[in-house]
Amino acid sequence: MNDLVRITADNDVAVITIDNPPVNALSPGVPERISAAIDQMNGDSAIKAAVVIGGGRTFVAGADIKEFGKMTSGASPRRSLLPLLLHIEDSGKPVVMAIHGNAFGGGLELAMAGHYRIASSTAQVGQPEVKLGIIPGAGGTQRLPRLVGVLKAVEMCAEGKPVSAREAATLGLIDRLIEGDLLAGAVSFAREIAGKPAPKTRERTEKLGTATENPAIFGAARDAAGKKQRGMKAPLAAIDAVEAATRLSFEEGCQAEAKLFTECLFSDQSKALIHIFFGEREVAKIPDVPKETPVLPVNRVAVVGSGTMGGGIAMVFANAGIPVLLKDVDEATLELGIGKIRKNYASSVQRGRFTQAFMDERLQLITPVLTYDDFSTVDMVVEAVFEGMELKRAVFADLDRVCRRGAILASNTSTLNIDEIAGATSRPEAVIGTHFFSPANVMRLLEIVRGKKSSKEVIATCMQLSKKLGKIGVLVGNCRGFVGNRMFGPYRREAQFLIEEGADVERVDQALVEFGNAMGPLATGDLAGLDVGWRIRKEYRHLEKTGIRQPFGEDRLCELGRYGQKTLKGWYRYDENRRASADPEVTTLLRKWSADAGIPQRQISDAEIVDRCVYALVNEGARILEEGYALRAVDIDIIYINGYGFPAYRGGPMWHADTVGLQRVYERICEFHQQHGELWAPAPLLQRLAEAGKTFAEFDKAQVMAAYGPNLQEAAPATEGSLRI
Ligand code: 3H9
Repeated sequence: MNDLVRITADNDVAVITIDNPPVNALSPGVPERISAAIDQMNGDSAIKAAVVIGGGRTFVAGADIKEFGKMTSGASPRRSLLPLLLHIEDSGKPVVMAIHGNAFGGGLELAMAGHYRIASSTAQVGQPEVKLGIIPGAGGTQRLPRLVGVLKAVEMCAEGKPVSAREAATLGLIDRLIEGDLLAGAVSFAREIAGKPAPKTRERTEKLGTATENPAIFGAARDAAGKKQRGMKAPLAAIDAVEAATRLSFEEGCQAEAKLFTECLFSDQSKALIHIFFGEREVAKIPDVPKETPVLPVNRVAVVGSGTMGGGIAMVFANAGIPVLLKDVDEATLELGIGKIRKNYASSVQRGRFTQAFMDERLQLITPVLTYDDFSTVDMVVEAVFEGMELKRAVFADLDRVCRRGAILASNTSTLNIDEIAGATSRPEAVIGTHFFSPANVMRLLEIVRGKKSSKEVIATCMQLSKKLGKIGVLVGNCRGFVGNRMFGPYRREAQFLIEEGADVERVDQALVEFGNAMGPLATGDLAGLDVGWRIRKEYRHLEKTGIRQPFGEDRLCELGRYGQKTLKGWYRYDENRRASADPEVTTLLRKWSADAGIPQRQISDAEIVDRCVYALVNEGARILEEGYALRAVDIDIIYINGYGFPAYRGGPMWHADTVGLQRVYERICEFHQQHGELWAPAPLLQRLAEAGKTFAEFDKAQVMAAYGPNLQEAAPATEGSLRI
């Protein structure tokens, strides 16, 4: 037996250790070796019981997710864990599962096949498969309700959220919590139960509910899935599978589960979500900033500007336990900013997200200041003042004067040139963009903008910091709007063009919401404030090419004082609770403006709305990729899912285009080019990939190969004209 699974003996107890770093996934070879170890201990008369434990930092994080792609492409045979789990459950001697770290997916299914489960009090257990677009496929939907009851099993399988070992113990999923040495506790527990009848999870039925109680549980779960996981198939399949546990025998239930599992596994949604799972980890890898790059300490920070963004950013640091100085120019503004922070925390306490004690502790970490006096003590500053180059440069010149050498000077700019900002300091290597998304304390995305001179240590520190802050950091290059907002421009432009051509405001938003987006582009504009873009456009008007069609709706609405939700009027009108309704006045105005501009009106289908808006993202994304402002197509996908409400189950705009087929996307873009002119010129990279029958995913693979070499080990410097970041 090789090292994937080791068997040793602690006197009369066998210890079976799963050792498949980093997370003990059940990769090929692991189940077979666990099975052999069970046989070995059953065949040894000196052994009374077995403990199964994970080596390293965790129990078992589930099936090996990399295998799923191989199975669906036919490169690898379908493997089932069910026989192993039955083998464990039918073992003549009791098996105790000892859990630390995580028992997720197939890991929890493995644990439930044991006769007992004990866990470190810090462990977590869960069936997160729905997050990968699949459902538990090794009896999880059948054994879990038998241990925790139908209500909790439906919740865990359909929502995929982990539960703590403490909660699992109260649910009956964990038999004992261990505070100290888990293995010692497990071995002594195994001795306690050795020789006694060993309970088999699959034979238990007492928690499976009744025909009177269960339908309401499944009905409520389906309603909740329809709202909270709109558009996703796996949660509904998970509910069906748990329902099967309440209606069928264990064996038939497992067959029903297997059928649903396979349907999900082969779906586009699962492929997209697995792409995102690996993508979220891939974005942390930067070719010329290897993981050994030294990072700087960030133990104390300052935020300049206490507005919506600055206040939110201060909360992000405080939530991670990092003390923050929050600076503004006068008492009244600062008081307003702190008031908003208090209100935000209070509403989280009210909704049960935080305790009052947590809120008090976090507020203690935020110190309002009016001067730079204490800035010499901080390791990093995030500037979040109004979006204007002169103001930002003035702030950075101040920071250069007051901050110690070695401190990171970051700007939260969403549009401005980070090199120009860095030019106001004597240390451009310390300057970087940290573009948080609004509301900063909620949105997961952090675009980290690499300036020409940003040092590798500063980049590595910000990437690592993003994890600590609970964000997903994506490194982007310094172009106008960076990656996310640069793509959002054409997307919103198309939404407006569609309205000018005859579509209704609500129809455009609705079509994109039905596509899966969290919000439509026009409602998003109202939420963010239409005046923000209007002011930026006014600043940049001199850069616009003449003779190219520009949308007029938003600017004209702003000229009428319709700034969106903040003025209760924008694309929609709002009541005092900011509930939106269609505004006939807007329709009348738009029709008149379109007539004045001589734009012919027509019926526009939902399919065209989606193609125009989503392919505008894809086309711009392809340009960004080719210009080297994003490292990989998957980086763009991660940005769009975490910062712009793009549906994760479509894998992001670039993956979505791959799924549709780049040839088809390219042809459609060519049609738009013919109909609507220069703005739709196809991106050369898209054209090349489409003509070669390739995908963005293949482009990514080639990029990675070029950057690291075939062994993905040695980081090579970016070549001229390829990676710009
Ligand atoms: C399943 O079990 C289906 C069953 O019903 C059976 C059906 C037959 N496989 O996240 P990290 C890699 S479905 C392969 O950075 P952390 C990951 O890519 C599965 N690889 O660490 C990364 O690689 P790299 C259900 C995996 O400490 C490295 O491990 N289970 C797997 O922040 C470290 O990961 C899940 O959905 C895997 N299962 O978080 C759990 N898991 O270094 C998925 C991780 O090359 N995993 N890797 O980039 C997780 O949630 C987190 O990884 C975990 C650790 C919390 C465990």
